Amino acid sequence: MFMKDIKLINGYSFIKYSKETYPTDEILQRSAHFAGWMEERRTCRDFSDKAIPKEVIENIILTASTAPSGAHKQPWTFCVVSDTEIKSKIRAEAEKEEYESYNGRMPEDWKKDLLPLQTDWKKEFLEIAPYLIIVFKKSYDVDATGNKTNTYYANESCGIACGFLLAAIHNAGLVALTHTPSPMNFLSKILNRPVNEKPYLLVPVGYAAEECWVPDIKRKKLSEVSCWYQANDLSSLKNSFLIP
Ligand code: IYR
Repeated sequence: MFMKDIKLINGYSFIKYSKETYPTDEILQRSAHFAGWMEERRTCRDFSDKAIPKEVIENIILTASTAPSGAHKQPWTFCVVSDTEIKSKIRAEAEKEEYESYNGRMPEDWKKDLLPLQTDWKKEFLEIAPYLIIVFKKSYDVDATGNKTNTYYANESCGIACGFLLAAIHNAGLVALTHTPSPMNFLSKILNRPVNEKPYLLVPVGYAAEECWVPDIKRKKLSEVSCWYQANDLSSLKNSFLIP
């Protein structure tokens, strides 16, 4: 029988892990290819209502749930809605909140920043997309005997899991929208979630509509999003008071 390579460290079980790696030129090629492929991901608001097998969504959620999390507590629940009645309820409640936001709650400079996206309070995609994945964050957990247990860095953990979720959706050939109706506590009620779970992100998932339009916006360049501190290179400090 195959025996796992196991070592006990202070009585805790560790298994041997070896990560497949590649020659440097292949690492270079793979990293560039992945960057280019992720660059093609777009947030979409025009969905097709074409059905998607449930197993696809299961795989996407399994991928998201591989995300690292504080003390490996995996402080998330992915609620999946395909029921048309529940989708309609969610749309109605989301639009109620969004209407208030766009007509008073959002400051003018926020609304101005959103003009290139041309969003408004109407959220028909909540009924068109075949699935809504609502990510809930667990600020604490409850064990089998009903006792409260801690989670750690639940915000960061859920953020990373959502990143994995979006990459998995892109990989499957589907599109998503990161939607945060605000406030979104109506989702806890509609989906009857326990008090230790708070809505974190609402992600409609589907095929892109045959005619799908996305804003003509560009991503920041590498030099705008990174700062390098390299051996024998003080150029990154040139704006510092240390070097006039
Ligand atoms: N939640 C609103 C407004 C909105 C806010 C941001 I920040 C966006 O990037 C996009 C929209 C809505 O969903 O319309």
